[in-house]
Amino acid sequence: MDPQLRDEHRQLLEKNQKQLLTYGTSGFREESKYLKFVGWRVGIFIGQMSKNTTLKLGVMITASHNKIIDNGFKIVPPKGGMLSIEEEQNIEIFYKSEEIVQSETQYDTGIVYVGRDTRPSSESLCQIVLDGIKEAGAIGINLGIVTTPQCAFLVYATNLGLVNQIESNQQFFVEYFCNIFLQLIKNPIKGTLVIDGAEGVGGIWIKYFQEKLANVLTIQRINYGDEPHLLNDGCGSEFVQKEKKLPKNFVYDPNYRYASLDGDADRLVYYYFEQNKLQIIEGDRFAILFAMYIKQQLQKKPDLKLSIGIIQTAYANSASTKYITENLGIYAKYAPTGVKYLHRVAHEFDIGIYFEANGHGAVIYKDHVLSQLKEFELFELELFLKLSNQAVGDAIINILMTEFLLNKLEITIQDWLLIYQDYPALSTKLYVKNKQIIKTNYEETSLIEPIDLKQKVDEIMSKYDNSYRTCIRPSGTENVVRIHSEGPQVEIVKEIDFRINELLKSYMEI
Ligand code: 16G
Ligand code: ZN
Repeated sequence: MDPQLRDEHRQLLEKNQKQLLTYGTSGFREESKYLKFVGWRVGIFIGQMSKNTTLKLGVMITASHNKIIDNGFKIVPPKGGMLSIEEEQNIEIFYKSEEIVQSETQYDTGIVYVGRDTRPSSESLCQIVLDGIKEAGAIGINLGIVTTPQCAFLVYATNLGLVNQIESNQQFFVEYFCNIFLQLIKNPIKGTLVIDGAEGVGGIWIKYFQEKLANVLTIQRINYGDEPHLLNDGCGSEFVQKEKKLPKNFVYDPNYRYASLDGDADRLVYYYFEQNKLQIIEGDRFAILFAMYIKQQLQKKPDLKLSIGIIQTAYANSASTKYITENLGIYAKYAPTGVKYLHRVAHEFDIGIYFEANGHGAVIYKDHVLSQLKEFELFELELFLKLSNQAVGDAIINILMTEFLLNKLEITIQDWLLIYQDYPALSTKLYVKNKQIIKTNYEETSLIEPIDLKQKVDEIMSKYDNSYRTCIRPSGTENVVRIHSEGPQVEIVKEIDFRINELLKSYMEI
């Protein structure tokens, strides 16, 4: 299978003038026709990896919010989270190498769980990955259609011994989290929460939460996957957040709250509609809501010293960073764009809260935290942290955490938006031939190369005071350069954005 698939893959890439694929911001991701050989190699690689550990691993087949014709592979390490940089490099090298099957492994066999989203190409790619795993002499277990965080959680939960048999127990995910949520919620939550499932896998799984939680939380589903060919089309978090538009099938009621998931349910935005205006709650506000509560609880026990940090990207609105540091008194840190970077930095704290503005995020904590909370009798906070999916940021679980907090802190979604006011900001993108010439510092706050371009940007910015800033970075997912400008006055922000765009247009090949 290997040489034949490899040849087909090469020819296809050549014909369409494409390079070999890379393990990018969130795994291998491309138009699905390019992925057969990649899937086979991913299967072999992960199969072998599983034979070097007694723990289980996972692969999720999805392209998240991308178009329906795309697909991708995300590898799930034993504790969830992301592969190390070295493992990412190894898998990329293995995909590109001529090696048929690697030799020596520590054990005779291993176990890999394979989950997939609802894309038409996902089923056949899943079979290819399973074949690759088998070729490596490991056992592949098909989880069927699951969300990305569900797949990661099931891998994590079996390795921790929280559940024995995953094969026919995907529902364990629902039971586990609903059980904790029901312990946290004392009285039914007011109002209705409308959840837009992006016509994807999240919409399907929300149904089970809706049923189990019916006595305490009223959920209405829209775009829940009955039209899978319309995945992410006019709906979902990417559409709502980027286009600033209401999703299809939106039902208006002044008493409703709204949430949109992305195509594999690891991203979330909340919103409401008032006086003909869509008001969106982006990632930074989730970080702040979660942190407010955690801080409030920890303040009850001054002897309990736990470090808390909030991790954002340079593309978060500075008003949120200012609120975090000045009002909440919490340490804020930047990481490069992409969940894997934020997740890693969040691990530096006892309790790390990370969110990207686009709604990827989680609260993760160190092993000792739960027992310390118990010891200090902070039982509610212990349950709240237990509710957060430790394997990876999870839109459905973040909904449960949010609903608990809005209810507990007695704030409406409108109040939530009023906690602080965003600075006027503009995020634009410019299609370019070679985005790679743009290099930034690690935190993506400033441009490093090309040096003459950096000088020109500095020259533009020197005309404005320090309260204005602009960030420029190459996208990890598209052939574009992203520009984010912000500051106190909207007209000036527009002017900065215009001037930076003009500069880039004249400097770069478009
Ligand atoms: C991917 C990342 C997301 C990041 C986005 C940035 C994951 C699971 N997803 O979708 O975190 O915000 O890329 O894309 O890591 P960009 O570089 O094109 O802006
Ligand atoms: Zn996603």
